[in-house]
Amino acid sequence: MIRPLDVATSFAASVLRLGAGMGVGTVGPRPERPLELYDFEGCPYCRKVREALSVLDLDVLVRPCPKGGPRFRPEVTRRGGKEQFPFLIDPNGGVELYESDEIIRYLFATYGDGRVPLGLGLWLVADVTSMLASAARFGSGVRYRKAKEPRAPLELWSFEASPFCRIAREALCELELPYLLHNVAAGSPKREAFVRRAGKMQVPYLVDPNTGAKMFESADIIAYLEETYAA
Ligand SMILES: N[C@@H](CCC(=O)N[C@@H](CS)C(=O)NCC(=O)O)C(=O)O
Repeated sequence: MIRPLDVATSFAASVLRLGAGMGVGTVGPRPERPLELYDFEGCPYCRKVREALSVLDLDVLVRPCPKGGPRFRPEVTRRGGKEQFPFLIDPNGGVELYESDEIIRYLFATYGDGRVPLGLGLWLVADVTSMLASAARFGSGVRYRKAKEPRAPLELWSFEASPFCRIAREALCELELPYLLHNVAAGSPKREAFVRRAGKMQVPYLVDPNTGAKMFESADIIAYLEETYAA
């Protein structure tokens, strides 16, 4: 997709979800170990879960499962019994869940104040607007593109409602590159540490421990991922 259309449709996707995943809400206890999510960017149900993770300021190890992806899809079937996304693992409680609404209820009960925000709780409205958001992206972040496997997961600082972060996450997804997602939505207490580390408050910010690369700018991130991992 040409860059202006890419940015405009990603912006439209955030607007269609009324900015869900833009800011942090009331947070509760913090997990000791990061949660693990099998999802794909173009999946409307997965989006709702990622929005919840942004609102709850939770980091998560993302194992992308684009259609046709050879690596993580079989893992989901092995662990959970079926190829359905999202699939969340919480290693802290030994919890493994399918079904976006169940995952969202679990997350707010365990790591929030128990109350699911209206934008995520109104199931028909949330599902329909999330489907429209996926449609606005014309299939980005849905299908696997052949790629090399990184030795270690990459790291991305991001939040769900950011149009530029979405563009970077879609590339990671299509290339089936696992990454530790640091959610730093507005109001995140993690922002201060991030600025100390990265030098300024701007996302997406990618760190690749396999090569030592570190960068801002979604266009640069996409170009880097293509050059380094696309096969
Ligand atoms: N009710 C489920 C629906 C999940 C669902 O239909 N996910 C689709 C992707 S959007 C899926 O897993 N499709 C199988 C595939 O992609 O192979 C939920 O809310 O989590």
